[in-house]
Amino acid sequence: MDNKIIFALDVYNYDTAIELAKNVGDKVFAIKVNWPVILENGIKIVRDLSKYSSVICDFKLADIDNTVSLITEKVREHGAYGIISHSFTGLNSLKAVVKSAKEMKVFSVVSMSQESYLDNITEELINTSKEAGVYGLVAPGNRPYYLKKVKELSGDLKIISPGVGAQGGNITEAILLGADYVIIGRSIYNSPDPEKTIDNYADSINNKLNK
Ligand code: NUP
Repeated sequence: MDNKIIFALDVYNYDTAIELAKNVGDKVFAIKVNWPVILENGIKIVRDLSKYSSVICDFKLADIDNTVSLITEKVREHGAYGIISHSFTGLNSLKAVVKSAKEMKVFSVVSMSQESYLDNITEELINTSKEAGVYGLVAPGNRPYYLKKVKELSGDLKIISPGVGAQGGNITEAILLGADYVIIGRSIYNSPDPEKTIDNYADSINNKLNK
């Protein structure tokens, strides 16, 4: 079974971030960084983290085409594997992200792990994402109704799902409902032994899926 966990590294401190990446990098599919680590350390940390794992920048882009292109180019320049964009900004903006990303993977948010206005337009967001040519979708691992709906409409697109652990979602349920990868942050980096916690998550998937 290939690795199903994307580790959400939402910490501020450089040394803590690097230490965590060193310890768990080879146990996860990717490390996802969000504004907390970037605001404290700058985009250059993406290159440093990439020594230990592929890095996905969760910047949830939501702006006009020119601005999202400028941001995407900068992220690509620093060696990220992927970038997360919003899709509610429409086709032009999302197409601009995909174009600037080149070989970098683009994931677009079509439903969130908390209730949001996106719930009213999830199907349209999936259609826009497909038309723009994204690689994958972000859909909630803790809201089965929405994850199922996204899976039904997603076609060949990969699904990455936050909401497991601290937000109440269950890893095996999320995978059985269609998540290709689950995004997990706090319940790993706040645990006394992050490596062991990841191993336990991996075991629970293997036990359930091999039955
Ligand atoms: O809908 C979303 N929900 C969500 O939690 C979209 C996201 N990208 N995330 C991110 O996933 C969130 O910003 C955080 O980085 C991670 C979940 O972390 P945790 O709740 O497991 O700590």
